[in-house]
Amino acid sequence: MAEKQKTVSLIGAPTDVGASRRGSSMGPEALRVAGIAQALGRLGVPVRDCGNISGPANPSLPPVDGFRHLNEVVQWNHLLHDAVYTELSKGRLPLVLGGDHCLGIGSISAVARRCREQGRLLRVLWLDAHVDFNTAAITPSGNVHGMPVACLCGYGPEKLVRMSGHVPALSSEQIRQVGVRSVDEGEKRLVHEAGIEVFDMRAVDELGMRQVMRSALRDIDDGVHLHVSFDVDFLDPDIAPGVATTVRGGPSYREAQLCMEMLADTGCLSSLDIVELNPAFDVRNQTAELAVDLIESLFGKSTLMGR
Ligand code: EXY
Ligand code: MN
Ligand code: MN
Ligand code: MN
Repeated sequence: MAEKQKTVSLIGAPTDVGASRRGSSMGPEALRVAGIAQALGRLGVPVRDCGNISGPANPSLPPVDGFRHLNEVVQWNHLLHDAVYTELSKGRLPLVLGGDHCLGIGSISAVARRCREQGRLLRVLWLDAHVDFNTAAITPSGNVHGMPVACLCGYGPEKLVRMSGHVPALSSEQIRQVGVRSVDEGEKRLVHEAGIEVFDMRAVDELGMRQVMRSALRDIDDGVHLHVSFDVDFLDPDIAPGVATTVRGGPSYREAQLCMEMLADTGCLSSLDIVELNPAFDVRNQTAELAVDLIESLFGKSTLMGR
């Protein structure tokens, strides 16, 4: 359940400048068409749609010095940082409709800035098939959607790393990742060096989603600001084909529901990103509709016998 009835502010960020393929720029509209505002309204959650931020076009260029579209990525994230920070300052719950996962830099930098100002504990739950911990030196693609966690932890260009006003925006114990099943060689080394806690799909297989989430949420209780960064490629592609970087062997529908319900049970949800939805690879908007179904559970809808 989100913090007691905070107004949820939908912020659309229609860009794929950080992605490998075009299309996640259509994500915000796909989520609106899937009825995200109406679904939250049915749960009694006050919703205001702030519309979309507007940034530079995707120039579709090759990498330069290890980055594709670095300037455009910086601009989009600066705009998103400002929009998210504004909603937080007004006591609202920002819900970012992405857009590719480079947007996690601007979104979470704003959250980290606000939590630092308030002296509030921040925990980030990163749901993703990927660790998103690449840097210019080790990236196989130059795509910044593969780099946001590295940037937030201080590994990256100054213009991204310093966005929260403090370097690093996050210390490694503030972020935990669940659902990982595709990690590049260089990322493995760096993630271990940084000390990030990763619950990969092997852990989900061996321990079960319940135990994984109990571990990942072990110190999240009253007063903690919980930010969820939900990369839709976290889900198994059989149920969520509408993403650009599918990886087989993700959580099932029920495992994903349990994950969201346990996040809701904390009562600490204070900000959220939904990213990497790519309608160009979807079938009849089914992935956006699934995402909305899961978000209803994240905001407290009990799907079975409930509590
Ligand atoms: N690790 C690969 C890269 O850095 O290019 C793939 C990254 C995909 C990132 C998506 C958003 O999660
Ligand atoms: Mn600014
Ligand atoms: Mn991601
Ligand atoms: Mn991913």
